[in-house]
Amino acid sequence: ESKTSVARGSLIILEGLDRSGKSSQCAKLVSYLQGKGLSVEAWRFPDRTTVIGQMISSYLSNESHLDDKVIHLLFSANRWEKRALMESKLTSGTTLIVDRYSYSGVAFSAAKGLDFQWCKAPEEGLIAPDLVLYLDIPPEKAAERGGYGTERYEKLEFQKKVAEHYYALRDSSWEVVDGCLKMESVEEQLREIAMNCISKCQNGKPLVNLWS
Ligand code: 2DT
Ligand code: MG
Repeated sequence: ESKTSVARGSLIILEGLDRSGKSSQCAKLVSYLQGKGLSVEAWRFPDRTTVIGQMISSYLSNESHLDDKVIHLLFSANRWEKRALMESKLTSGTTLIVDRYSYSGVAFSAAKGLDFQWCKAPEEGLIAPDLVLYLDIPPEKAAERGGYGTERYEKLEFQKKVAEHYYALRDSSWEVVDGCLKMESVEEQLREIAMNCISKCQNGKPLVNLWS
């Protein structure tokens, strides 16, 4: 007897500078899609709940110091330790809405001066997103929004460099949304783009790996 095949879920990533609105928009998008009766989960990277994630968290809050390449590889390892679970969720029909992914990995490390191609290499073989929703906001605007926290990287000059590297990573899976628009209008656009992506995946768009 043949197995019943399930339409696969979509891997949808939200990217953008700190204070671009990613986390709030992720939450809104997840509840909207769940309200439509879809199987959807909210994920985020770094996933601070794992042992590697705890090392990352302590680095970000300046409780520890690590070589730039070491922390880069830990961020990547933090995605690799979730790859198998990610794949099984997707193939069993669950859509994942993910706050940051490999694009943050490359953009933030390259902004420190690490070689761009070197930064991309450890991401090869992770699952490629079906859609990257980039919330586009000028770094100066982001800085005005209630300010940054106290974590590493939350500084205007650094965020400007991050923005440049993000732009260099854009590909056909990206949809750039104006993050300066009203929250409701951003939300509306993300809903429509995401629904579109989900139906393409349900209709047989294959899962592929980064960076292809
Ligand atoms: P949050 O503020 O979203 O928790 O992110 N970062 C993130 C990297 O440098 N490399 C990565 O691979 C990822 C996923 C971006 C914490 C900070 O970690 C940075 C901001
Ligand atoms: Mg942050």
